[in-house]
Amino acid sequence: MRVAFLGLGIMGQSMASNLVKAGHEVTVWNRTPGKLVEGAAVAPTPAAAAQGAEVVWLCVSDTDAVEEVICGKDGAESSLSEGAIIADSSTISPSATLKFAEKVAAKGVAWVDAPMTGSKIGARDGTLVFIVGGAEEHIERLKPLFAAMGKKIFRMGETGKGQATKLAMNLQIAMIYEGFAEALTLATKLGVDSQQLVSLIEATMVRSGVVEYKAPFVLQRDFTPNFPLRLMHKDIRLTLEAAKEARVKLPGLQTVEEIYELATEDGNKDLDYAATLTLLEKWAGVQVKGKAA
Ligand code: NA7
Repeated sequence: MRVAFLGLGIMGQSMASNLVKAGHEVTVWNRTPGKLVEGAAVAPTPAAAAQGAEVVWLCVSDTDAVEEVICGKDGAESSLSEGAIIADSSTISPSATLKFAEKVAAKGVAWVDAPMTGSKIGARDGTLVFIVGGAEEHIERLKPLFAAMGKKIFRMGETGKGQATKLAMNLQIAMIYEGFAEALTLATKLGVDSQQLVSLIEATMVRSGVVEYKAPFVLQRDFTPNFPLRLMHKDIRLTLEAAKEARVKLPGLQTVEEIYELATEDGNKDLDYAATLTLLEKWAGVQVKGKAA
């Protein structure tokens, strides 16, 4: 398929590369020039990338970035023609998604929201899990592209439901990790070995995919970003906004948001969100150590 891929960040670059490897005709664009994908053409603007594309796939930071890339000056919208599909893998506001979808629908362009989970490693290995909202027929047309970048698609309903579900998923990731980080901090302060605690977690119902994924990094104090703190913080804020719009109270997440705020003030925003642990450690006057640390 002819695909324009917009946004070559941590996730987008690998995703676009997997599309090329699967034999698709890919044109890429990135706001900051210089990022390349082997085998893909490079366009100077989103509009130029989208010219003649059957699908425009987006993976940019946030709601404002999506608006700019689609509806802004030289945005993709201006060169899309009837029948094209915009697939958005950025994590953004569900209500803004509906607004954007309505806008491009006037030109006969469909919107599929396709945020994903699987982080940097999933993007590299083509094993992402896509959480999708949109019409069945459009998702069906995107299947070869989904297959090139991921291992599973969950259709959650019409346009916007992918983003809504993604927020509900990241809410849990942030809170499960926070529970793990608080447990590690307390246990360390009380003299319990962290590695032993992790082994116990893994053998009991306390285990979780989040802990399984994060524990090896945390025990080696490796906070290089698989999923940067600033992006998890953005998702927490989006979730709180969506909750407010829906008149839902999320008191636990509200507290976690304050921790992200303080961790950002501490200069940790470009580290992995696992680095929120360092704030708890600072307050407790301890440092969590694994065997290898
Ligand atoms: P990164 O690595 O921070 O990459 C973000 C990308 O978004 C990068 O290509 C940025 O371009 C681009 N960006 C950011 N703001 C804009 C604006 N205003 N206009 C155009 N392009 C922009 O994020 P990830 O790849 O890890 O994640 C991307 C999304 O997937 C995000 O929503 C996550 O929550 C999930 P730059 O290179 O800075 O010029």
